[in-house]
Amino acid sequence: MAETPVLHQRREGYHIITLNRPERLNAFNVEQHKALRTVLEECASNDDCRAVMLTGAGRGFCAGQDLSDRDPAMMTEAPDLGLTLETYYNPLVRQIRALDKPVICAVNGVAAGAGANIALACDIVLAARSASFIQAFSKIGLVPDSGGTYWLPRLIGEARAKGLAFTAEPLSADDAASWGLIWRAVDDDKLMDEATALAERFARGPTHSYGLAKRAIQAAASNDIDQQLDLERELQREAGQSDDYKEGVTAFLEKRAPKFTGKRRSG
Ligand code: T3D
Repeated sequence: MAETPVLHQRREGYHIITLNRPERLNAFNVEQHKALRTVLEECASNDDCRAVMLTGAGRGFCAGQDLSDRDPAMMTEAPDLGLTLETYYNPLVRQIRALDKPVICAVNGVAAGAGANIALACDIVLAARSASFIQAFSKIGLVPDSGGTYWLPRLIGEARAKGLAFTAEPLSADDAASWGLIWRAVDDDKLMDEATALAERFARGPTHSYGLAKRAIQAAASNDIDQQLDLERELQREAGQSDDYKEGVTAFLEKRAPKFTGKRRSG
């Protein structure tokens, strides 16, 4: 088994996080959860990290919960899976959604169970053409979790959400893209180049305004139009105070590329 359940590469302007239990298709155990949480905390608090890329080592992205830790033969009573969600999966999804910088998911292979839904929690999902998304839960008598019952009906509608949840059939990366579940499917050998190019681009972007846009788009799921317009007004007021706004308009007028700092405001 790999020694470090999560690899963390700090690159200029962005960080790459790699789930690293390839022998188990990067299925989550407690150590991997804890390591991922720590790394994401660093990404959140480090202003030099302006974008995050999440991917998996080996041929899979993530196969969800490590089921070898759930062997009924090793248990005297049924585990409290609600507690596991509350302790590990739900905080992880909330952490990704609250990160005020872009999180790219490079789905390098199969994403099953919670692994699929953690990918969908990310802001921009790129998937290798050979990858697939599987709501594997019904195969073991469970309910989609890690936000699956939230993203699926919103992104692809109730009919397809129920189809995926009940059948647990794999959805190809191409279909996921054409259904609107993910941003894009790319050739396998291009995945890391394309994900890295996006991360580099976001690392040079107006980070603070990305964070505000993320907040607004996520709030839209539960706001009505009036609430959303009010929110846009407040966030635009904030964005309009930023150095990046000033730089963006100046650069446009001077017919040059902007040099964004990503900061909320200097000084
Ligand atoms: O429990 C809680 O805390 C509640 C939260 C639940 C969240 C969840 O995610 S529940 C859903 C759990 N995940 C699954 O049910 C998926 C199980 N895996 C699969 O169905 C298949 O492995 C895949 C469809 C993902 C991939 O199939 P395939 O044929 O490409 O690979 P494979 O041969 O099945 O797997 C390769 C190895 O990874 C294999 O080990 P081996 O035989 O080479 O030693 C397999 O056992 C291991 N592996 C794959 N998924 C898991 C796993 N080991 C432990 N847990 C896994 N989830």
